[in-house]
Amino acid sequence: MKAEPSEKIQTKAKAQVVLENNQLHPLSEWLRMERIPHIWCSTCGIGTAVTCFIEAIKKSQIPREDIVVVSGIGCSGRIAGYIKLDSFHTTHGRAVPFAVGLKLAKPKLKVVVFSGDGDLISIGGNHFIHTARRNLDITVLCINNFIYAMTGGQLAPTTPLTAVATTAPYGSYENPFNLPLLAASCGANYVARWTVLHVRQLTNAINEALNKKGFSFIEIICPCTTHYARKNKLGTGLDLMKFYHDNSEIAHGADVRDVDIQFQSKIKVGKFIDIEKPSYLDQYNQYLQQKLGKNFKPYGVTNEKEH
Ligand SMILES: Cc1ncc(C[n+]2csc(CCOP(=O)(O)OP(=O)(O)O)c2C)c(N)n1
Ligand code: SF4
Ligand SMILES: [Mg+2]
Repeated sequence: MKAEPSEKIQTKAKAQVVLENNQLHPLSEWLRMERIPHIWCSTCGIGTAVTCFIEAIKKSQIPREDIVVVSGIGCSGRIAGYIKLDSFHTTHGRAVPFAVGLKLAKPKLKVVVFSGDGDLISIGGNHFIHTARRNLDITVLCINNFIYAMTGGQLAPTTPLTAVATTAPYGSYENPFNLPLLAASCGANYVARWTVLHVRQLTNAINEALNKKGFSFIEIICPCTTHYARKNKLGTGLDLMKFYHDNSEIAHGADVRDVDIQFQSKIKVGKFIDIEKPSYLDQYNQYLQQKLGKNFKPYGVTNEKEH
């Protein structure tokens, strides 16, 4: 009997899940295997960050149907498309406002933005600062590879001074953002930075961020071997991991004004901010309760049946 089209798709997906040695890919339950092979270059760090994210979800014990991932555009923006969770691959720079809408419409959801430095901080920068200012209850994971990778390696607002990019052939003369300082000064409740070498610490940090109320932000320093490393003659993916190994300084609680990154400088990593401040919806409910008294019905106090 001829297979129905849906059966054919299922057979294809199953075939790709089984590895050569007849074993299932360890993360096949969490990835859309029918989309594999992925587009990422060999030795790109994005896949490692995705693995840490999946391990963190497992640790968090948050039911997977309650987690939603939103990405923008870029190599990092592809994450939403590969993860087997409810996920949205949105337009460039608009992952954060999309996530804000989701969270406000369905406050019970754990909404995670997982995107690139260009997407979040360049074209999406205004959305980022205002969402941190409002302390909206979402988690933002920023893959910082110091460049616009997908479009060929242009200068980003994170490119360190003197680093070379396609649009800065003699090196950058623009001051980059210090992302932990930006997030913290706008009002984030949780701010951390790790590199993709720090898989255990990054996994734990993501777990903490997922369980944190208010705006949580993790900068993930990640190699782009094809553009950033090649243009700057930094060697292979392995060389970059060695660089992270030799140059990362764990500095929990460091003053965020002191954690900026210079070209090939030491990189301060760790948890910098972990404070309790009412989230956007808490503040909304508290304030209007005071103003309107018993006429006010709090919003976002979850009723299972509504979700
Ligand atoms: C409105 C708009 N402007 C520009 C682009 C082109 N574009 C696609 S991805 C990208 C940069 C992405 O950089 P980043 O977020 O750092 O992701 P990476 O590829 O480095 O992971 C740009 C400029 C676009 N898709 N849409
Ligand atoms: S271009 Fe860079 S960021 Fe994009 S997949 Fe390749 S190594 Fe990764
Ligand atoms: Mg980038």
